[in-house]
Amino acid sequence: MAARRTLVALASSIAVVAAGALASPAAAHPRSPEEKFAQKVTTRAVQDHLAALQRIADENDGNRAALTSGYEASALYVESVLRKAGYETERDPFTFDREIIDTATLTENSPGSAEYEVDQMEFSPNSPVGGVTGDLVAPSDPLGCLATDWSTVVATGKIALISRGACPFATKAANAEAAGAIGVVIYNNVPDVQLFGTLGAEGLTVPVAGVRQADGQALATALAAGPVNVTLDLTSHTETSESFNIIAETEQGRDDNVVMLGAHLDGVEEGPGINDNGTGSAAILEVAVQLAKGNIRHDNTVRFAWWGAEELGLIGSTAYVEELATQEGELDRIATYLNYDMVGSPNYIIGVYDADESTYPAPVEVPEGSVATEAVLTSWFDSIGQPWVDTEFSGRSDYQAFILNGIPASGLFTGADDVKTDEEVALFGGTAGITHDPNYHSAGDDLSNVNETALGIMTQAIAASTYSLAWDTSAINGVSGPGDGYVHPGKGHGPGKHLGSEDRVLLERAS
Ligand code: DPN
Ligand code: ZN
Repeated sequence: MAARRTLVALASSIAVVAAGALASPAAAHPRSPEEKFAQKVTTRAVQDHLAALQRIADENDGNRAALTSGYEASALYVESVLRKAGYETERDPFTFDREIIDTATLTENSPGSAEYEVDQMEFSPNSPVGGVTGDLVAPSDPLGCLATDWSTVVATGKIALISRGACPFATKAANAEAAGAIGVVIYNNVPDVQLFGTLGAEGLTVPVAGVRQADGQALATALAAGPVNVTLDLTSHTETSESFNIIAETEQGRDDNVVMLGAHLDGVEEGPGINDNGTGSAAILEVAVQLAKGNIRHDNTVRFAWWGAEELGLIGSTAYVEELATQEGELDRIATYLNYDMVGSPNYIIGVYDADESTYPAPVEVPEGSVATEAVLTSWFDSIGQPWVDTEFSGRSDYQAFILNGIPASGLFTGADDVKTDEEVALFGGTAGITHDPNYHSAGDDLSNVNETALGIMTQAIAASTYSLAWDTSAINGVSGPGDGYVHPGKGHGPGKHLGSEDRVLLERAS
């Protein structure tokens, strides 16, 4: 009986190894190993995770933003699903500074009494308590880029009103300050949007604000007719906050060749963040569950990350990569990083990060191995006859820190704030002339904002590519096979464990 069981086990493991050797999905064979694994990762299960995240948002002021109870509840959900699947999970903490706005007002005292919406420019000093009060003054050239624009104007004790354009905000503000202005208001040169500006660095002594074009023009018109007295009150302070990423990895697989998948778990404060990025979070969660289930064999470690504070500026993923960079050899262990941010957009495209720059020149240097990573995704789509398009390899999500540190990357994206084209409609249906996600970063990004077809296509691609890379990354970094069989000493081997320095020494000796 025992002997027989061993035989059966042996036979099935040989079958898995043989099947795993087929690195790319075979179109002729309807059930490639990747396809078989992908079929276990069902859209229904991913939607159940999304429903849980929606419930969490509903119970936590309608959002899951960093530093909120909704983020904490989202994290607890992900951790509990992972633990039930057998993973150890790690909270990877990071701290960061945020600017908190206390006051930002521009008030017209006379002749009118209007209030204008203002933004304190980054690096602007605060105003004194109660703000600065004075008459507005404009340079002879409304752009105020030259010191001589102030030579015929008395600015002492006044508040400068300057148009955006032609030179940096800091230049405009410095010229006004040198002319004696006690505050600076810069108005936009494009309609309908608030001016959020930065001075680039500290150095000025007067407060500097941005306003909308229409507001600036209205003030300029009033000023041309006679004195306009205003109060500019800007106060903000920085606060240090702490958040965390969640990291988990498979027990199986060689430690020196890690395939990493990531999705940001935080949303914006404006809404529940179900497409952005409940979808990526839920999809990799279900891949993790199914990979652990049945203890599916693979040669490489698969590591999963749910990033924190992406929406506040890619903060969690950046902190993680920078931390690994301080530990010798840690970054080298990562064969490739796959990013999944928004994979269920309602007016979707099936987009793959364009690492080979076949459509878009990348604004960043593309690490070697990224092209082969993209090819794993595109060859999956090609093998099942699914049309896809390139999306810019822009670094505008959590892969940025990875590519800046030379780690190959790619990922999937169904679109956000770009307008759908007729060509895209021909490929994927939907509506031309509106954005891929009209509810991007808004309260409407709820469960009903997710397109089930897009989510299903992307989930299958994520699952199939993960399976394929879990077996073989040789096209990316030349590494294949089970490795040297190194196992972490003692307990704690497997999911969630980062190597300590002792472990690393052993690893080096072993390889
Ligand atoms: N950075 C993404 C977010 O808002 O979370 C979405 C995004 C990525 C939007 C790339 C546009 C382009
Ligand atoms: Zn996002």
